[in-house]
Amino acid sequence: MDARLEAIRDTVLARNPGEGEFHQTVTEVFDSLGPVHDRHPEFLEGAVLERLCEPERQIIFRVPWTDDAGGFQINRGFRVEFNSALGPYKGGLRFHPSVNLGIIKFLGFEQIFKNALTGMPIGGGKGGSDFDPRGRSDAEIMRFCQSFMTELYRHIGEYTDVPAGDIGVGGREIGYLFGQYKRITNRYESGVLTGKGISWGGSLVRPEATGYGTVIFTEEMLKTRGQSFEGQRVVVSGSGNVAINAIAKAQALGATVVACSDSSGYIVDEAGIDVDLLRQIKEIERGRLKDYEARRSAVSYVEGGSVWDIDATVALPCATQNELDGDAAARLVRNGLLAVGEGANMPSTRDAVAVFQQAGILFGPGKAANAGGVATSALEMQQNASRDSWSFAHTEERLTEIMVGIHERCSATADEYGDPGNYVLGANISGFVKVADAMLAQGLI
Ligand code: NDP
Ligand code: 2IT
Repeated sequence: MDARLEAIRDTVLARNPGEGEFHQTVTEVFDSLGPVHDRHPEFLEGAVLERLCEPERQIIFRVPWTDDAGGFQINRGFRVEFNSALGPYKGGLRFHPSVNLGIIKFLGFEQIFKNALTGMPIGGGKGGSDFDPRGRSDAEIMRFCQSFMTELYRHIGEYTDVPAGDIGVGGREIGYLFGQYKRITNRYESGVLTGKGISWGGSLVRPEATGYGTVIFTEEMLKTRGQSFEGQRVVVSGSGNVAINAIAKAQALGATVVACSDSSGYIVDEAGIDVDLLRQIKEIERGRLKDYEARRSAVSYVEGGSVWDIDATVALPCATQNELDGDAAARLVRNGLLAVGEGANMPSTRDAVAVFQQAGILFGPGKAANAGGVATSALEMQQNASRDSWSFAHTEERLTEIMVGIHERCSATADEYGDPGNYVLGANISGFVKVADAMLAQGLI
């Protein structure tokens, strides 16, 4: 790392002890930015990096609610409003027992650059709770969401901060959150949340957008080597919103997705995953992946273990951070891997990224490859602002244009900075320069 940046990075790490995931993303981004500071001394003079690493606002609050047995439950809620240089804070809410401030800050920091890359007018933020939705009834989820919004509502708004979904937060939760916001404020403010239902202000394609976008970005990478998804053998991790839609799109483009996972285990279906069955089990029944095995022939379910033990030519990690380590990466590379498209945020460890890059594997980092979700959220905001709703075909076309544009921008920036094909460098520099210019233009705030 450039020595000037390393000193700033060390201060950031020391000021934010114990936030491992935040340290990891700051280090990764700083690693890319040395050459930018040679060309743009004004960024150092303007303390852009020091400002960028300090969230504009961090909100931590108590979320009390009652479970179905009448017991009192207390969770912790977070919203980190990281950077508003390009627009209102924008980013998802994650409900998962592992959530803590360091995880929300890593996600919020990534979101700043991702949102800049989309070309849409959105700043970066993230939030969530250590609430565990697993095994909770609909009524419990609703009471939790209502309590969460009873605090959050005062901090958000269509021009201020616009949350959406992430792990553990999908259409159901956004519905309960929106209902409570409307009730407290007495305003039908569609643009305050994205990922809404289609009949009440949501956008077509938003549910599919992250997974579809990841595949579109990966297809663009494959094209640079004269390849496509046609005939590829694909392994996907996770079986949630991003994973399911990535599987659907990869198979629509002619690939065979042979495996996917949840946090308990993984399935191998050599004939190609039956997406309708997967949706039925995971989205409608809210069941476990294990249930898939009994309902389709020639499928094996492996309890525990790693889905990365299955050979693939294309790997799409779509579950969570640091789920693919250096050993898994090396094994995939030895067995014929061509490309990795990150549907999740920071799913590959630093070691894994190094292995992929040294082996010349096409590697699309999350902040570029999974930006289709938030980009389509911005399209939802556009539709809300104009009180319009677009067709599926039109919205998908916009998503495709955006993903192709992000690929081009990352690729052109990597070329410009002398490291062709390095999408990590391209994404970090391209996102950073846009935000840094806007921050300087807006003065010391
Ligand atoms: P979902 O909650 O719909 O699905 C998450 C999936 O990942 C589930 O299969 C879950 O398994 C698995 N998973 C979650 N945590 C872990 C863990 N600690 N270990 C192993 N498996 C785990 O979330 P999404 O699909 O929305 O999100 C997946 C990833 O994509 C996240 O990194 C998210 O930040 C990122 N992302 C999401 C976007 C969106 O629009 N939703 C946009 C851009 C990125 P189980 O059911 O067993 O918990
Ligand atoms: O990580 C992400 O980009 C998301 N969870 C989606 C955020 C959004 O505002 O749609």
